[in-house]
Amino acid sequence: MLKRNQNSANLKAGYLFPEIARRRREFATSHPEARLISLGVGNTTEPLPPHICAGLARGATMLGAAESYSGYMDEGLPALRKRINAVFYDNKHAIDEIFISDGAKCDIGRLQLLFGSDVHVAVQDPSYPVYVDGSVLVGAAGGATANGYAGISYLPCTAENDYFPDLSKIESNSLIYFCSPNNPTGAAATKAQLQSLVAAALKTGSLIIFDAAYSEYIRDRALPKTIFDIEGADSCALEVNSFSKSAGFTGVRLGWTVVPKKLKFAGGESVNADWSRVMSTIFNGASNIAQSGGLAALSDTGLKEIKALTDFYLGNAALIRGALEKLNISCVGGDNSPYIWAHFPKQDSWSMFERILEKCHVVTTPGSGFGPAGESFIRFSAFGRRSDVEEACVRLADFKAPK
Ligand code: PL4
Repeated sequence: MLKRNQNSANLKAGYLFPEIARRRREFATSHPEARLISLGVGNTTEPLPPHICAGLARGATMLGAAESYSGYMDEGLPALRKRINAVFYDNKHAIDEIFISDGAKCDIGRLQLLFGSDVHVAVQDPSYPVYVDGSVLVGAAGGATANGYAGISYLPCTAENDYFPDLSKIESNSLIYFCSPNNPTGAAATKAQLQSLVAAALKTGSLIIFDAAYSEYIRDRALPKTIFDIEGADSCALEVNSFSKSAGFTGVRLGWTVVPKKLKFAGGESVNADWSRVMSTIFNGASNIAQSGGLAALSDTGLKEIKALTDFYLGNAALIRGALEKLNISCVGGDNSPYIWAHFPKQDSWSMFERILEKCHVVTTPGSGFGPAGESFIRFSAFGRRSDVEEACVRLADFKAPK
């Protein structure tokens, strides 16, 4: 018999989202009369807009004709890489710095292979659980402690620091995960804040994995949508992004990662070259149908459709935040992000999750699932059909949070 990988054994409990799904199923079984509404997992609900959908269909049709058939496309469609460079980065990158993938989460998992187990990790607390759990899986997190893992610096993001962490807590040579607009707090970092993040990374010899999965939700024009708007970032940061939350590709699967050639390991070796090696070794390219859809999504018409889709979800966010604020629940987020971060002082997150489920039949996400600083918060996702969101708001109006 083979021995279990100790890194898997080191993972605490189950992954957050399947655990929520499990509790939801359990509740539905014991309350068959309840019509549950999900404001929990950040999963898109709206149909694909026509131009983007036609791009996907075109990709499938092309596969059916000898002259347009394509097989493996390891590095990604050159036209898509060029368009990503133009739309998101003002053409400032070389094309071989942009790698097309099957989504941001998959790239985050693979990126961890670049740094192995001998790296110190720093995360915003709270943050998307994949950063911590993925670090545990590659053996970079150290042993479990009461509140997390010994090898990880948790950088609290709270109301007191306006949801931007104290960067002086970053240790030398850290791998820093930073997500803006943030999941779950909804906080979008200002240009000055990202400048201080880049300065801190350069000073400590750290590398930033910048997760920009929600950048298309930024409406305040003063807020940067990419870390590469910040001078010096190409020497200390790489960026992952995705079509999931902008174009509704959560199930289609398409994303990208930008790895600047200026980015080096301590010995001067190229991070870009290693990433290319990792990708060509354990990834066989994104679906060519998805890439055809991605190209349509980044056309002028597609970008208008993305704006309309993200506006729609931000409209949901405004309704949810309004309903919570009517109850005097203190909230942030929802303005430049699809998540609302609601505070229930002195309450335990999982108890609040259960209470909202029981009283309102609304599924949410407990803040503590995103890190210790998320305790006593609940994340409300704005991904939902409008009628469901409206109904959830009506139900929440009668909700009484315990004092
Ligand atoms: C549930 C900060 C959602 N099963 O779709 P991808 O892989 O391009 O992007 C995933 C992703 C990347 N980065 C951030 C994210 O928040 C997400 C998606 N997060 C959520 O509710 O927090 C979906 C979670 C999914 C999962 O585990 O990712």
